[in-house]
Amino acid sequence: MLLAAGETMAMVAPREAERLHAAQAFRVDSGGAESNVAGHVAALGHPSAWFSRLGADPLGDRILQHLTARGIDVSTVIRDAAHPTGLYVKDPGHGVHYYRAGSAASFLCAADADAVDLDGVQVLHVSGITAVISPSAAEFLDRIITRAHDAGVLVSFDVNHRPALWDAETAGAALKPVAARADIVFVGRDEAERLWGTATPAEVRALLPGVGELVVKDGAHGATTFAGQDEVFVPARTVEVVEEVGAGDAFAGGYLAALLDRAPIDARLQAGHARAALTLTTTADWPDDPEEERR
Ligand code: KDG
Repeated sequence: MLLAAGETMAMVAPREAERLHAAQAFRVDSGGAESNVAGHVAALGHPSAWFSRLGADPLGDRILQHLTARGIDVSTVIRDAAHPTGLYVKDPGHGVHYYRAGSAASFLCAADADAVDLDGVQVLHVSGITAVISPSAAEFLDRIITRAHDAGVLVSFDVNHRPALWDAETAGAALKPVAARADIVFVGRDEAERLWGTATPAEVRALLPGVGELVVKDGAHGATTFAGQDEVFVPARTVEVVEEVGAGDAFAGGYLAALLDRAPIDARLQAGHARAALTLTTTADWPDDPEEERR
């Protein structure tokens, strides 16, 4: 079983890949890097759960409905009547706008991590977004990683630098030690270059030598896993990209589902690319075609 923890917001996106100021039709979906991963893992047949805080508001209800429909166990999510569910709005091809300061999830704290039930959890998936949304959420991240280690649960960490939330220098300094504590790390090659000045996957490896399974993604080119002395590269699939947000989560979800299946590393990378390809062809963070989702 996989447990993912971190903020999920209501996500508003134009239905077609058009500019936000001009679009006429929108979708209101759920967007959260960690719950996206949980959803992909569930779609690929593994039990998965998501933990965070949501406002006790209709957008929070909507998110719970969406995530439940994706097969994710949301039974431990804390509803906060005093703070709203966060919101983000996509401007396809031009980034995202966040309305998340003071959101319910920014009140995640170390005590929440102490209360999380890790019984039966094989993989804990967290991301660098939690390190920046508030100081108490950063403490939550630190504590839940410690608890997972103590319980023998594998820690999966997606670096997920969000430039709209913090600059590369601050993020780089804060996220490297968190990554170094994880068992599995996902990072983009360009992201690592921005944060740490590394030009190649091998340089990223040199920076994080102790990570058991380091996955460096290089967009349309492919992805490389470093595990012990092994280095495995698998090229990405060729797809017509509509919008990229969410593809990294899909990749991590596919990869982790294959890891839970005990598939070898090249098959984990293949599964990551296959899931990412589905998400790249929609403006949402989630594949459009439910038939496709099952493949
Ligand atoms: O990876 C997709 C996420 O970026 C999106 O769902 C929203 O979690 C999100 C964030 O904080 O950017």
